[in-house]
Amino acid sequence: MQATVALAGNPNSGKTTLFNELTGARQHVGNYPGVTVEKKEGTYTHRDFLLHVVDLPGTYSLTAYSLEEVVARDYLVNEKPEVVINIVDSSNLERNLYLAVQFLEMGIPVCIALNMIDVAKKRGIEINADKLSKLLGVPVIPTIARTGQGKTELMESAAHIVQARKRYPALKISYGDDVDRAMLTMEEEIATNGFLTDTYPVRWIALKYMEKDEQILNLGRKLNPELSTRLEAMVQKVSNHLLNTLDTYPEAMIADQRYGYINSILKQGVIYQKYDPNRLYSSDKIDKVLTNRFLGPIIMLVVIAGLFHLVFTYSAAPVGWLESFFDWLGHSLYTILPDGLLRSLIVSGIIDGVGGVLGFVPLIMFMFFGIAFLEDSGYLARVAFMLDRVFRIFGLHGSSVMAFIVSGGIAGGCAVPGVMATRTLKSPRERMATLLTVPFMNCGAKLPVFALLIAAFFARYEAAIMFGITLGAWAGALLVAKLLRVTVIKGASTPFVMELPPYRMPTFKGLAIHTWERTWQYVKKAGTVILGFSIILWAMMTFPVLPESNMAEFESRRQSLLDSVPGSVRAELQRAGTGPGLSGAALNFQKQLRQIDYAEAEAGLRHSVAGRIGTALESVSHWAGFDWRTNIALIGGFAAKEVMVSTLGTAYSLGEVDPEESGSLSMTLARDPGWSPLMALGLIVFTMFYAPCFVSVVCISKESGSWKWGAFAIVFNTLLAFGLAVLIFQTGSALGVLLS
Ligand code: BGO
Repeated sequence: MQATVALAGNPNSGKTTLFNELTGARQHVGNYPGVTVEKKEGTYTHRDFLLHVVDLPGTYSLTAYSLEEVVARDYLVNEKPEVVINIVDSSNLERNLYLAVQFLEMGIPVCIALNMIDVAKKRGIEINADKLSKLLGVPVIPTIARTGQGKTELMESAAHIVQARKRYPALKISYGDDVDRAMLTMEEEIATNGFLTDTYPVRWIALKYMEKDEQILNLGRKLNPELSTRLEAMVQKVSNHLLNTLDTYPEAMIADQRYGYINSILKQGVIYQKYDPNRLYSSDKIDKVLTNRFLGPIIMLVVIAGLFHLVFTYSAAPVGWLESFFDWLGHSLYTILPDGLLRSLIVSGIIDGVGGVLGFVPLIMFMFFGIAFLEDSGYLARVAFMLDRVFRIFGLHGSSVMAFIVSGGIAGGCAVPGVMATRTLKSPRERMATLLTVPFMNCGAKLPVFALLIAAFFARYEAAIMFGITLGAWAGALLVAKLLRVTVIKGASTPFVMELPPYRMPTFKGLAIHTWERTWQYVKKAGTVILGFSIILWAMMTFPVLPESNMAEFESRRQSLLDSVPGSVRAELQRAGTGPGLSGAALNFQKQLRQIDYAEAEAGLRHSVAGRIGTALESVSHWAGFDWRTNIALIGGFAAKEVMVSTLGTAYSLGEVDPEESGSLSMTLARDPGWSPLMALGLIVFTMFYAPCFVSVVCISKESGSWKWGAFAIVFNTLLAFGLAVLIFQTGSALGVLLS
């Protein structure tokens, strides 16, 4: 016999531990269809019973507030597993039973694993499992997932539910007189119209309308707009009434009544707790210091600064090794391969593009390791908790802060892991607002661009400008988040209770797994998306190649230069090559030859697709003071922001410029009559805010589930950045400041 068992429970209830204990190595990890939520499956054999075990995402409830909740709920509704094992943390029983009650409300066959009874015992909590089982009407089996205790009884119980094919009537809780009465009317309407009833139980649909569950509302509006409007009007009526009479909302009322139901069960001799007011669990003691109103924020700053210090210190060497490796690879291939397009594609297109991104892998790995430590230890939840109040003003959530920091909120960082870090945000609107604003942070790739422009135009105010850039990025991100939250992603904040899990000492194995999983995703991207885009950009900057006639012109200039060189200099060059100790005349010759090469490169660039786009854009970009060369650099910056430096180098006839050694380029820019401090300031601001690099765009699209948001980030950010740059340039020009 075969059956499907779904494991469900709050995060940290021991679900993964139990899943591993049950399935051992017989696991398969994938994703739920269409979303980035991980799906683990495995098998467990109980006597002649083959149980297919599916691990549902950890959730606190079955509303549609978070992606995990929607995924879990959809799975239960669509796949209809024969039984759900609900793992509850016995040391936090009241909170955990909230989910159990919702399963019962859906009429799903449930078997409860009363997990972590060892922890509960240590805390002086005793639970009468038999009594709880009787009151809830479902099996309740005490377990210790860590040791496997209770596992067999639990599965026996689950198998029994399947074999008995018992029907579970949906649990009916009273949600208070007003809500109850309205629900009865709504249920009648729903039943007579057969509204969504082939998928969900009647009362549950009414309940979801009462809770203003967006997923069900949207479904209902599509299926039967007229009835849906009627149901919504009924809910609105109760809502107004509750607000007037009890100063509350249906959703809050329903939650209160569910907790009330749980409380009443627990008070019937189910739970007994030795009460000792002087005893605080160690987590509470630590919290007294770490989340203290005054000490907490200071400790937080020290911890974050410490994390960055360690990450940057320890990753510097491996980043250097990888960069040297890719440099070496590029140079070797350059010498081995014959001159031509293939060499250019492999060296400039592929190695430079992909290598530039892979070079960051050690940094990213260290960063993920540090963040996994903060997360697993339980401290990250405290950081989010402390910042929640400030962030809520801007329509964000306390948990958004880590995504901002990872993206470069302090200095350096990368929007790609930042975008991924938004996964920890449970509330969809806040998550979307965070997702779209993390690219405003100053990632490591923008720093060489700022360094170049500051060195060229603001060398005396370096520290102040860098500080201003950092503050500006935060201010921009928070204000734009607020703007988005009152326009395109408007809607009330999700009433999301932030759980403060107990502090734990992370295990190295756990940290290593977390770090590896996240790093691997990054590496995979470099191997696929980045490779493709690098090739496209290379092609845009290479094709169409200069016509034969133009090339011949440069060739003839080279030839006539060669012809003009005195025989003695030619002999000297043949002898010494490019080595040191060349005479002034020989050096001068080499310089002139390089200038011809650069002029040819510049002409080629201007002739290319990218060059033509840059030139065409001048008609608009001149409002911000940007010429065609700056425009190409900005197009290149879409691949990766540091590409701006090398592109400016090529465009300003300097050939390949290493972002790290941009001294000479900054002097060229400072001397160029087309540039001014004002324009540089506008360019700095433009670089801060314009379209995220394409990898970030890909990540934003994937994480938001739609390419539309990726496109939005490109268009909105670029318009915003351009508006700011024009404002700076035009105001400055009108006032006559920073012009030289
Ligand atoms: C760590 N008893 C005890 N004492 N602990 C348990 C039990 C139990 O019955 N069941 C699970 N745990 P997950 P979700 C950890 O990870 O399965 C522990 O989110 C640690 N981690 O071992 O991950 C379990 O899948 C560092 O503990 O939960 C795990 O539901 C130090 O509860 C934690 C000590 O279990 C959560 C423990 C970095």
